Amino acid sequence: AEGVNGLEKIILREPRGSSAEVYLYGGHVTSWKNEHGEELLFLSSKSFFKPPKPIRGGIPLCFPQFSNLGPLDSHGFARNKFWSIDIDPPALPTNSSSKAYVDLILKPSEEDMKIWPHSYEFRLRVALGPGGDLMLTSRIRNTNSDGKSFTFTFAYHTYFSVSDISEVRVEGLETLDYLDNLQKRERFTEQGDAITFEGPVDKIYLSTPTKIAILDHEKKRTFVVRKDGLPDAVVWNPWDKKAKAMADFGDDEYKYMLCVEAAAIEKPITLKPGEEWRGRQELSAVPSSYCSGQ
Ligand code: TA6
Repeated sequence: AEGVNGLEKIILREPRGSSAEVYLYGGHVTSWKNEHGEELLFLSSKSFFKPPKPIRGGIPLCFPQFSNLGPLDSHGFARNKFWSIDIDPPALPTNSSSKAYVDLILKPSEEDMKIWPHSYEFRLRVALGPGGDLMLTSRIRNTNSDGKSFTFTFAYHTYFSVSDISEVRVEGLETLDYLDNLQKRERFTEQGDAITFEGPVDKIYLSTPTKIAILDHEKKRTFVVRKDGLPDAVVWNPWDKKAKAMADFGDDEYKYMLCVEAAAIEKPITLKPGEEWRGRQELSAVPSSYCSGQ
């Protein structure tokens, strides 16, 4: 592990010696490489690595507020915090034989309680599966002693690395309703075939299936997102204008990334003291052959 501005970098490696590995800074996954050592996540070459500024890429954790759906800063504060290694996590029924995993925990400081007056335990397990799959499990428990419930929205803001956004298709969101952040977050219904990209997209798809596929034509590779406890999915590409306006994002980097974010947004989650919520996403990258336009 090595530090960047005091942030310890944690590295997970597949025990059987493949080149699959995952890098984390605190609770933020910044790199996921497959067994050939190919990078599968997008990380901007202009990203900050200085808390409290968020890292531009990898898998930012949006908690306790997605985007500007509340009084907090965009996407809440979990992604900007210092996490600790959780040395004694409650058992998690892992359904995989993954040996390469780390447990992290985030609890609010006195300072934090001024911004969001609740106490919680946010446990994150990041695991690298035998085939190089990346699994993230979030467990959020209300530990308020004042009897108060709290309500939150959540997303794994995953930035996938793609070879050319204009040759990417997303399958699994056809015909679903979505809220369009580029049209006053009004509700629309998606068309009947796979989603392709010719301009800025910022949509919150509602009640989505557990499996979503992102097909990269040039790389002949499909990312598969499997999720549990996360009914919604956000699809975002800033495109050229917004890319230019972001200090921590290269002008043309929108061509090489797509965010598909397993999320719980439409129906915020409310926990009573002692209750725990679990949200899980499993990412895999499989060879695929598809002819774009079919
Ligand atoms: O997930 C999509 C989104 O909410 C977009 O509206 C855009 O704001 C993006 O997140 C990035 O947000 P950030 O606060 O990381 O710049």
